[in-house]
Amino acid sequence: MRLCLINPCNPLVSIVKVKESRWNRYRVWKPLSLMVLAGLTPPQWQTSIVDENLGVPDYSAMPRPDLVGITAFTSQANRAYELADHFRRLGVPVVMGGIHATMCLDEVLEHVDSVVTREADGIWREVLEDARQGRLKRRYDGGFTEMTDVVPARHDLLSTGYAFGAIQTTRGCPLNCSFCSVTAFNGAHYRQRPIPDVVREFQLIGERLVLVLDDNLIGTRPDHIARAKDLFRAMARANLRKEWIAQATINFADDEELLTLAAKAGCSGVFIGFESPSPEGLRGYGGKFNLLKGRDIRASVQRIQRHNILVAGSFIIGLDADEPGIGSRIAEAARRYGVDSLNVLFLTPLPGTRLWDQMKSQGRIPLDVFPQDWKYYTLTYPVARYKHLSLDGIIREMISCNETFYSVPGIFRRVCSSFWHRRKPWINLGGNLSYRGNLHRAAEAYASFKRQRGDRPDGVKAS
Ligand code: B12
Ligand code: SF4
Repeated sequence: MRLCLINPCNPLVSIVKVKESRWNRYRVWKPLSLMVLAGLTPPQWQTSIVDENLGVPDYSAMPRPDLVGITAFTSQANRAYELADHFRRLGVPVVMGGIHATMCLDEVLEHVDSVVTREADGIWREVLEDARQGRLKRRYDGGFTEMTDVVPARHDLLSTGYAFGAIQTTRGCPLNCSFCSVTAFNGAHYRQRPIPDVVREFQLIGERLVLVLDDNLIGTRPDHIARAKDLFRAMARANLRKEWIAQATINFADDEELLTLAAKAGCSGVFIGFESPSPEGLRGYGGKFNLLKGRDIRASVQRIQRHNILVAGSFIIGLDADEPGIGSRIAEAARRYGVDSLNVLFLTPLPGTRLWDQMKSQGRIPLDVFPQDWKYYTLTYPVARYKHLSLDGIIREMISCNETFYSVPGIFRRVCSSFWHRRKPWINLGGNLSYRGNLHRAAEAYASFKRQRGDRPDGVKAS
């Protein structure tokens, strides 16, 4: 029995075409979901993974699979349906799972034979057995997995073409920010994999650089932090010789022992969502508001950097509090905080989030010709109507933010500082230049987006 697992590409996402430049290897992430499914698949199945981000293969030249499994974030849904239609025309059954299939079940059921909602770890073998016997059900629900049941991913199946390996050590998040799908999808309960399992899986990863995909590696409570420390101690003891990057909240900065242990375990960078430079903006979406309120963010960032750990800061543009000038305010805040790189995304209503419900009920989602419009739900296009910003206005703010932060003097200052403090200056330089290189591509992408969206309603008038 042949199983083909596919991660569809979205041509609007610039990480495609790894072969064009070797630097693109640093921009493409492995689809861990499919590697986990492969790890759960019994050996009588011959399993292959196609990541279309590395290039779209000639499917007709490949051996005909007996089952196709497709994963998709919302932004990949269009392409996922094209692939499903293609294989179903050939009589190959298609199963789809992942975040989009869970949040838009009815839409997905129109395109595939079977849908697996939520986490598939506990149910995938049953799906395969049903497929083998030709009696696939229309819907399976995996619920939330016991973390002791998470098996190691098949890292051997995608062993070339990427600069980073990938691993996940926790699932779930209690903070439930209004724009984020994680609490709705993985639940509010923060679940942790047993430490020995994580260490053993790290040892299976071929790459020296690893992305830890957890939404928040350190959690929110003292016992979560204690577990993170134990994990870092175990990683250091195992002498993994890996450098890794993770996502965490700013609370990462509050515990010197945690930072020391993380650095010893190989942490070289941390991605932190600051979301808004203003208290009004922060208050609007809940979640991390309390973590950032009244904090000296610059001092927190510096405490992390002192451990030779780079800090990437992320912000959202288009919150209801955001008025003209927000672009330069974000760039200025990021400069003041002293982050090594900045990533700004448009506020985007993703299906299944509180923000989606709110914007939908207020008639603020003009890009709603689905599934075609899903391709713009990459957080790099302004798909909604923003309270105080027109379409042109919000695009201008985004451009001005990135041009200010990634100006030549700005990059020079940051890179000099990282040379001076010996904080991974080459990585810092490479990261900053890569963002700067994207500036003109982004301007072209906005122009084409505006042409294609036509005259659908623009921003909400200021009240
Ligand atoms: C790693 C990651 C990325 C990586 C992508 C890696 C990849 N797959 O190629 C990068 C950084 C590139 C990325 C980009 C984006 N991401 Co992202 N990302 C994540 C993150 C943090 C982890 C995903 C992961 O690998 N988890 C580990 C695996 C094991 O879990 P899993 O994917 O859920 O898979 C399980 C189940 O879903 C299911 N399953 C999944 N697929 C399938 C398929 C089949 C057949 C079956 C049966 C089951 C199944 O089984 C798996 C095992 O239980 C999630 C947050 C999260 N916690 O999910 C956000 C998340 C998925 N990303 C999100 C978003 C919005 C994006 C972007 C659009 C915007 C952005 N800049 O962040 C882009 C879009 C990229 C694109 N190609 O279009 C949203 C998606 C919401 C949505 N409705 O689409 C999430 C949920 C975060 C959020 N804040 O809400 N992302
Ligand atoms: S803290 Fe991060 S993962 Fe948790 S809900 Fe907020 S944005 Fe999502």
